[in-house]
Amino acid sequence: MRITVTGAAGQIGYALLFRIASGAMFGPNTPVSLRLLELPQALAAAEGVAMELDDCAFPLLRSIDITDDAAEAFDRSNVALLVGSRPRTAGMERADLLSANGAIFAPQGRAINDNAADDVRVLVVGNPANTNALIASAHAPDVPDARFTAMTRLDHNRAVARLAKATDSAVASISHLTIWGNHSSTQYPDLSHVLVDGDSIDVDREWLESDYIPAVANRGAAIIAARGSSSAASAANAAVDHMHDWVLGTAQDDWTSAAITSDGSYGVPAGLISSFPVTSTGGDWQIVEGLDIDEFSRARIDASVAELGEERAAVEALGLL
Ligand code: NAX
Repeated sequence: MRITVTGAAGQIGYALLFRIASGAMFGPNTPVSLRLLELPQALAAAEGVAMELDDCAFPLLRSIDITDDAAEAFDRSNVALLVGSRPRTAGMERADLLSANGAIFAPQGRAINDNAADDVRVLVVGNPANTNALIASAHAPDVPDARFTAMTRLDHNRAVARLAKATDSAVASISHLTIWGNHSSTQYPDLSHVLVDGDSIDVDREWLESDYIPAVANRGAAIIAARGSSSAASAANAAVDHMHDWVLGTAQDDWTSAAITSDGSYGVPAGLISSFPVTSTGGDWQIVEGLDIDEFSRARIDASVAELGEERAAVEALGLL
């Protein structure tokens, strides 16, 4: 597997590369070659990370290449993990944020289109992740839209862990939870179909609205407040989970959450990259169809999807699609 990681010298890169090289992403029988893409000023730091990777003597790690050239970084890539981005800083307007990211994700989409392997699978982690994925996909016309995804698995894992605590049950007992919409504070963690040890649960509406949903949606901010920097190891872990399940398949009798290109399911406008309940078989994500959506869920899904629509309109207006 040739795996390209952008922003490789950053916090998430530092947590992610060692997990990939150890075999956590694709299992103990799949050798990996890593390509690290960084900005010129971070190449020396990326070299340092590569030295540490060498020093782990991972049996599965075949090679490490470091470059600031996107064409080289995505050359014959089977997996592209787009982590490096321009996050929002204080006082930044949305248009500035979207255009700064367009300047990163449009050329990276083109480089993937022109250089990656035919089976390339792309996961965008860098925020605003859903819309960055949309921009990259729009600049890769030869790569099917279904190969461009954005990460809501961290939100999913946070939602599972919090529900496990709230119900005093094991994480492994929780199934059928969904994150809908955007990887932002409008995301909707949906417990309507959740099973705990195979049984449905009664969810207190007051607790759901005033505690659970805001806690999941604002968990990233809580981590920053506590740690002084944003989620890194848990974000890397979620990227490992997303790619593992995409390539090797999701668990039997459960689903997970991933932001994938909408086919119009559940009233999400076609073409938006939105989080859905998904399974993966044969290396492709499928949206879980036919779930009942009650009025409460409908309003929450619609609000997050509306935000995605606004982001798409804004990047269209900037000429980025
Ligand atoms: P860092 O600032 O530690 O690292 C980012 C790295 O990207 C830097 O080394 C920088 O040099 C590099 N970079 C910037 N532009 C680049 C480009 N054009 N090509 C290659 N490399 C480039 O950030 P980190 O904490 O690692 O977070 C990375 C991104 O993940 C941020 O956008 C962050 O908002 C996002 N996150 C997304 C999450 C998700 O669930 N989807 C959760 C965690 C995280 O907040």
